[in-house]
Formats: sequence, structure tokens, C-alpha cells
Amino acid sequence: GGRVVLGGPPRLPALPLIGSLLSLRSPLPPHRLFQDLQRKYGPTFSLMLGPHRVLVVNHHRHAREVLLKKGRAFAGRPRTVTTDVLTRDGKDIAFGDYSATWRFHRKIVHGALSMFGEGSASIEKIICAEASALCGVLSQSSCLDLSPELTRAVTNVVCWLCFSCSYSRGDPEFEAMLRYSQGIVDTVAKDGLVDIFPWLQVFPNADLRRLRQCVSVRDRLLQDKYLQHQVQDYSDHVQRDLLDALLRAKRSAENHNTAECVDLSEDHLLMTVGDIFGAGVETTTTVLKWAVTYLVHHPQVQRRIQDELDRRIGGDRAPRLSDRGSLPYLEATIREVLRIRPVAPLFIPHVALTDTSIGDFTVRKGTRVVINLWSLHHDEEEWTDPERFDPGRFLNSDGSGVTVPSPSYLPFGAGVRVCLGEALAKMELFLFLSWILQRFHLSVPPGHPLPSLEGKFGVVLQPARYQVNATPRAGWDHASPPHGQ
Ligand code: HEM
Ligand code: PLO
Repeated sequence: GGRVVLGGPPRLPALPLIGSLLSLRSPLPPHRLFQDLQRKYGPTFSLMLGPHRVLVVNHHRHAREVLLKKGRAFAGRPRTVTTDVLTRDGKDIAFGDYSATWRFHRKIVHGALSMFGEGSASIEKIICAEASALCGVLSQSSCLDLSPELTRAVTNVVCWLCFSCSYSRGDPEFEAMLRYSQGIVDTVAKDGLVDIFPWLQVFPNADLRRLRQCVSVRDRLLQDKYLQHQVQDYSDHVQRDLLDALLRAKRSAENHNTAECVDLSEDHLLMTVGDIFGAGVETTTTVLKWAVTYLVHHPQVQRRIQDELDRRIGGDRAPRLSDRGSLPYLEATIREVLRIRPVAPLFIPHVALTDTSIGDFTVRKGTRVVINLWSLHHDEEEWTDPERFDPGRFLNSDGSGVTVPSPSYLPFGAGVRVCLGEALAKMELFLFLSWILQRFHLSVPPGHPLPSLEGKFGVVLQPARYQVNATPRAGWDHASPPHGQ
């Protein structure tokens, strides 16, 4: 207490209508530009994106205040043209504003996901079945682009969770999904002109057209799954998957006429499933691709993980979730990948729901707050040589366990808006990587350059595509493992 509130944070120069756009022209992606702007304006500064005041937070102290200490005050989401197209005006969880309906939805999905949570045998079985199929494909084609294979494995996990179904290789519906999802990633939530100037949407815009088209393909697919699910002997007593959980909640809300006035329309239900499906696929796949990219750059890290796998598991059985505690170096590697290339470097913008403050700065209701996770994860005060890939940062002093060495580490966010899929994502990352590395050595084909570590900025930060050689390790140079699973 006793501190004096001084007024708003430093501001970038702004002009009417276009706001601070002129100061934001740069070849750098936004997270890198915001990181650089700290040198001139300090770690927390504000700018205008057209008519909207946006506060950029680059330091963990202020980030934690926004997410945790004042989580409720900053739990809002902005409405933007592109996310409104994606989510039917915010009827989902991730892009939906804070409300009673939103809280209710989040609670149902959270409950349904923890039903498959850690300790539950079924999710482990689902992931292991997909890991096994993935390794089968790898052993048949030594040199390939891993991206579609990793995507299909991860898609099938969420497909089982949401709808109790999966895709096989070459399924046209899966190919369509790959296309529309990339189209959405390329266009949604980009603070491109469309999101900066809401009135521009009346002009035809190639990105917006592509987004609308991709969203309509996605919506048809979701609608089909929803209808199939309703006819295929839905019962209030058996909960097969997430869609059943949502349907049950919807019916029970209708029957009991709950006092809490929440809106559980079919739109809400579909958009929520769309979120879990989209987040479930794009995030985990992206992390797996970054992991492979860094492992190809750092064969010594790969070898150390494989030593650990050989010592703790051996070649007679496949890795299980219960092995997580005994593979600290693999865990540390996953944490380092999540640090050095955060999936969502700017999170999703938060919005102040009331007049409030951050540190000594006053913040007006309605202000958008962008947490720059890239800055947190590359803060030189917190991480020595932040661009160096070093899993050892996350090991305790004798290497027997993992730690979090700095408060400047928030790969899944925190507080009211914390990621809903953290537990699921961690299980998938552990099982897929341990299965792959137990069986294969990953490298670029002879004569190929090492893949770029740059990343393409969008709603997720994606690595470039490239070919990988998956060479079976000694004892694994046949299609199936030595002993059945
Ligand atoms: C939100 C990270 C996987 C579902 C978020 C946020 C981050 C994040 C940083 C935003 C937090 C904020 O805005 O304050 C990640 C990472 C993942 C991952 C790094 C993988 C390694 C998943 C998975 C699912 C999922 C597998 C679904 C099963 C969601 C949802 C939200 C969210 C629904 C929105 C929460 C809200 O706005 O209330 N995630 N995520 N995520 N994530 Fe994840
Ligand atoms: C990914 C493309 C899908 O087709 C639609 C979709 C839904 C939810 C989004 C996800 C996309 C990208 C990653 C997001 C997720 C909600 C939470 C997650 C933004 C756009 C993160 C990392 O915050």
C-alpha cells in the first residue's frame, strides 16, 4: 500500500483514425516488435490500434498481476471481425467475452476434459494407439514431412474425445479439415487491417473471404458430427465423449429451468466443440513440430533423451504416462520447447472489465491488454542467453527432477483464462515424443539444410515445413515392436 497511482503507461505516438499504425510498420512480427519497443517505452506501454487502446505487457510482474492477482478484472475478450466470423459473435470459450454463459460453458468443458484426465486409463490408451500408428507410418517411409502425420495423430486424439471417432490415412474429410484449419490459422485474429478498422469489412477483402469460406466448411463438418451424434443412441446416462457431456448439460438446463439464466443454444454448443477441436489440434501439433525441429538441430539433446529412455524403459515395452516422473530430461526438453517457441506468443487479448490498474498505471475499463509471452520467455534478466536451446535450465541441481527456474514462464497462461487443455496437451507431448524417440533417430536428409527456427506469426507461431529422416534405432528396425503392446 501507500503507492501513488501515476496515470496511464507510456504511449506510442498516435494519429486520429489510424492510431499508432505508423510506429508499428516493421519487418518484425508483432511479438518481436513489441519486445524491441520496450527499450524506448519501458516494459508496459500503450498504443492505439485504430480506435482501440491496447496495453502491451512485457514483464512477468505485470503479466501475473493481469492474469492472477486481478484475473477477474481482466477476464474480458475483445470482439473482432475475424473472431466473430469464426465463433458466431463470441459464442465459444476462447474468444467469448466474460459472462454467466461463458462461465457455465467453461465449467462443463473443464469437467468433461478432466473426466478423461490424468489417471484415466482411456485417454492414455487413445494417445498410445495413435502413437503406435504414427510410429508405424514412420517406419515405412524413412524421409517425409512429419507435419500431416503429427496432425492426424493429434486430430484423432481430440476426435475420440469430442466425437468418439477417428480418421485413417488419406481420408478425404481429414484432408478437407487440414485445408480449412490452415486457412483459419492464416487469417483469424491477425491484427491485420480488418481487425483494426471494423468498418473495412464492407469492402471485399481476400483474407476475410478465405476465412468465411474455411469457416463454412468447418461448420458443415461440425454440424454433421453433431447430427450423427444425436441420432446414434444418445443416452442421458452414458457419457461417451465431450459432445455427450455438452448435450447432457444442455438438456438438464432445459429441464430444470435453472435459476442461473444461461443461454445454451446449439450455436454455443457447436462453437465450444469447434474451440476444443481447433485448440486441441493446432496447439499440440505445433509444439510437436517445434520439438522435432529443435531435436534435429540438437542431436546431443536427442541422444540424451534416448539414453534416458533406454535406461528407464528399455526396448521391451512402450512408454506409459506413469513413466513421466522417471524421464526428467524429456520433461525438461518439452518445457524448454514451450519456452523458446511459445505457441501463442501474444496469448489472446484480454480486456479490462472495470476501471482498474496495473502496477502504478491506471487502466480504463474497455482497454485491451496484450500479454507478450515472447518477452517473458526471452527476458535476459530471467534466462541466460534466451535464444539458446538448453533443456538443462529446467533440471534441478542433480538432474533427478524438473523445476521452473523463473516466474517469467507461463506457456499455458494462468488464472481465469488459463488454458483448458494443459493436462491433455502435456500427456500428448510426453507420449508422442517418448514413443517416437524410443524408436527413431530424427535428422535432416543428407544435403538438406537445417530447418528454419524463425516461425510464422499468426494465431499460433508455426514452424516451416521440411523433410525429416526417421531412422529406426538399433533393435527397432522392423515394422512392429519386438513385443506386442
Ligand atoms: C487458451 C496455450 C493446448 C484449449 C490458451 C492460452 C494459451 C494456451 C497461452 C491463452 C491464455 C490467455 O488468453 O490468457 C496452450 C498450449 C497448448 C495448448 C501451449 C499446447 C501445448 C490446448 C489444448 C486444448 C486447449 C489441447 C483443448 C483441448 C484452450 C482453450 C483456451 C485456451 C479452450 C481458451 C480459454 C479461455 O479463454 O478461457 N491455451 N494451449 N489448449 N486453450 Fe490452450
Ligand atoms: C485454430 C484453427 C481452427 O480451425 C480454429 C481454432 C479454434 C480455437 C483456437 C485455435 C484455432 C488456435 C489456437 C487457440 C484456439 C483457442 C485457444 C488457443 C487460439 C484458431 C490458444 C493457443 O490460445
